[in-house]
Amino acid sequence: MTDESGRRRLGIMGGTFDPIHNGHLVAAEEARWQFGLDEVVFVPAGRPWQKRDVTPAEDRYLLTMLATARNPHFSVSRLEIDRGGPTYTLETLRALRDFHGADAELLFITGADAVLEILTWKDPEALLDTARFIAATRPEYDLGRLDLGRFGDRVSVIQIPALAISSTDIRRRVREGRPIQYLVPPEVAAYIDERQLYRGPEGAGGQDGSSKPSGAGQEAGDGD
Ligand code: DND
Repeated sequence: MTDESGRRRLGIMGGTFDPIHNGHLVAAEEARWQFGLDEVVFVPAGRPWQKRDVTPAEDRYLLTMLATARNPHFSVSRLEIDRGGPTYTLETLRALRDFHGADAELLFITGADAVLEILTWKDPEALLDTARFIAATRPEYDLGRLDLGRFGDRVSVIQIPALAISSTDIRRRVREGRPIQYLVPPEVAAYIDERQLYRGPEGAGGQDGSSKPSGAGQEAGDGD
C-alpha cells in the first residue's frame, strides 16, 4: 500500500534481537497491518552501544533470518552488522532514506516504553525528522504515562495483544533449563539449542566472545 502521496511505506524494526522472540514479531506484523506497510525490514543492531555482553552479531542475524523467513512481508538487513562501529539508528535511517529516496516513507517500529528512550539515542531530533515512529503497547496500558506529547505527530501508538515476552527472560529460561517453546518460533529455539546459546552465566559472552561492555550504558533490561 502506498501513502497519500503515492510513496511506498517501509517499516523498520530495529533491535538487538538477543534473541528475537514472538513479541517482536507480533509488534512488526500488527504495525504492518495497521499502517498498511509494504514491507517490514528487520535490522539487527551490529554493536548496540547501550548494552553489554551481547551475543555475536552473526548469531543474532541468523536468528532474525530464521524467525522472519515465513512472512513474505518481512525481510532482514545486514546494514548495521556490516557497518561496524557503535550502532546509531540515525545512520541507518539516513542510509535507507538515501537508498529509497523520496519514493518511500520510513516508519521505525519500537516498543512503547522504549520510545521514550529515543531521547537518549544519538541525535533524537534528527531521528524524528528522518522517520515516523510507531510505538507498540499492550491494550489498556495507561498511555498518559508515556507522555508522548513532546514528539508531536512523529510518534503513533498502536496496541498489540499483551505479550510479556522479553529477550532477558528467554536467556534466563535457557540458562535455567526452562521451556522457551511458544515464546519464540521453533526455528529460533532449535538454533539456540544447536549453538548452545545462553547456557553460561549472563554476561559471559561479549560481541567478540569476551565479556567487555560495548560502550557506556546499562545492561539489557526486561523491556527487550
Ligand atoms: P533494543 O536493544 O531495545 O532491541 O534496540 C531497539 C532499537 O533501538 C535498535 O534498533 C537499536 O539500535 C536502537 N537504539 C538503541 C539505543 C541507542 C540508539 C539506537 C542510538 O541510535 O543511539 P530489543 O531487541 O531489545 O527490542 C527490539 C524492539 O522490540 C524494541 O523497540 C522493544 O521495545 C520491542 N519489544 C517488544 N515489543 C512488543 N512486545 C514485546 C517486546 N519486547 C521488546 N514483548
